Amino acid sequence: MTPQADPVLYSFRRCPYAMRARMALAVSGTQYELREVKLRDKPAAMLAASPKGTVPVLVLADGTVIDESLDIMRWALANRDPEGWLERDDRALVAANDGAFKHDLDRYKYPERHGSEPLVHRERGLAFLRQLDAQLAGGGQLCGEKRGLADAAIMPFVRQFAAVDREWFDQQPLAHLQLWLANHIASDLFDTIMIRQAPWSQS
Ligand SMILES: N[C@@H](CCC(=O)N[C@@H](CS)C(=O)NCC(=O)O)C(=O)O
Repeated sequence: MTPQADPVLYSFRRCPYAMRARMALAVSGTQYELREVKLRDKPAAMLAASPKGTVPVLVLADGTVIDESLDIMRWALANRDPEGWLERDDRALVAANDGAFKHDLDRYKYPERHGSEPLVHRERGLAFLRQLDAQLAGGGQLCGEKRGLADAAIMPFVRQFAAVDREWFDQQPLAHLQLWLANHIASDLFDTIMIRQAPWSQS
């Protein structure tokens, strides 16, 4: 029998959606071929698999395409979930992250792109951060004491929000959130998925 080829992940290192997918793939121990993509010059093979043109895209050995980050997380964890991440999901919170919070993050971070008033969006984003902080006060992670799907799905977006004005973020009374973010960023898992790789090109 010929061995099954590894799935291929089209990814962009700094994309928060791709980060959450890489975290779930890594924690589940899934072997995959990482293809770093230039967003301005997406490979034809990626667009052929998923014409909507967003990363991450996972292409399985049988040709199945999974092109939504949360679906990639759930696929990987359904195969193998050594830390029990699927038990620590919070669909409403993740939806709020991907919806209103992401909307405010973009308009806070890139006001010139959106013609937006950044501080209005920083304030709205702060309301979500307060909600996360209150939830983290319980056990240190979003669904209790151990990291899970909700933490990995949301953390990359909070990281981006915090980095827009680090001094401001550090001054907010969000001690649980600040500690949570610092620990996730310092984790071996995050280190592993943030390894730099040259962009992939079809040869
Ligand atoms: N709903 C998608 C969103 C993915 C997404 O928007 N990724 C961004 C990068 S962070 C992207 O590929 N944008 C297309 C582009 O910039 O051309 C998912 O969860 O996978």
